[in-house]
Amino acid sequence: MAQTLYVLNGPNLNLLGTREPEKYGRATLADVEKLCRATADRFGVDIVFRQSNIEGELVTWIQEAHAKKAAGLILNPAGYTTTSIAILDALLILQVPVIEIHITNIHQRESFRQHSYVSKAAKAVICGFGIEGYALAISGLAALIGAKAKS
Ligand code: CA2
Repeated sequence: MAQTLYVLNGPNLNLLGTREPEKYGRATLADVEKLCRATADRFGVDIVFRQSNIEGELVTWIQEAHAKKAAGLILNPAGYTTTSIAILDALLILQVPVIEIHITNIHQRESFRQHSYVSKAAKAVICGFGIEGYALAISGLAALIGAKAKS
């Protein structure tokens, strides 16, 4: 059976592509999902792709990833990056690699965006590549879990 990766997106990312295109680009979250599915297909892995504006829902989905034996998890925690000990605690339960992703380079932005609780639980952090970072995160996770690209 194919391995499954969870790709979770935090608050306001449902609005991607509708404002601040100079920072976030013009792609929508539906475009990001398409990119993730196309990349996952190349490696023969399945993905669960979701977004929530609710912290507890993200916690529940991280617990679900654990219960369903996901092979890895990619999280753009968005505004919860700098505040959520609850999300950190849920991630620390996982025994599979977690990749933290940000569309923008958070280190080039306001100082309040630069501390991440999520990083404490992340195997790797990708930021500043725009939505292409999601494809990089899936390729990187695929390498970590031994999923090979289809020829
Ligand atoms: O760069 C990222 O991916 C962020 O995680 C995005 C968050 C921000 O709070 C983080 O500091 C960095 C903001 C998500 C808001 O998403 C929208 C983007 C464009 C249009 C509407 C919402």
